[in-house]
Amino acid sequence: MIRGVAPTAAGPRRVEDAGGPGAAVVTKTRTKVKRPSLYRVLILNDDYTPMEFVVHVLEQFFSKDREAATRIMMHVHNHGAGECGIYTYEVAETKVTQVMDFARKHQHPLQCVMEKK
Ligand code: TYC
Repeated sequence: MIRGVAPTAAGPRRVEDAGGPGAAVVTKTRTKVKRPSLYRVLILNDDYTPMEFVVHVLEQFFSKDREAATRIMMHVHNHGAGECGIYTYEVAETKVTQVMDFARKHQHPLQCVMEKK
């Protein structure tokens, strides 16, 4: 993977009395940057949620086109679970809540979960 160059903070610092009269010490601190942890959002199979509803969920909440949504739905139907997308924690949590609320509103038992990658 190509990584960017991390930004640096704080320019040169002069410490006037560090090496005797007239001497200077120049230090440079590197700002610590961490890439966020990623979370996989999954939907789980059940016997009752209509296939068309699951396709709609994948289109609506995970921006899949009809073909990708249908492929993922059939994968879940045949294998028990499938990946809808990979997100940072807060985005993944929001997706799970949106899907669970939407399924509950329509009285379907569809389950949506997240797991750390
Ligand atoms: N198994 C369901 C049915 O036969 C369809 C389904 C697919 C349900 C994916 C949930 O996440 C799911 N109606």
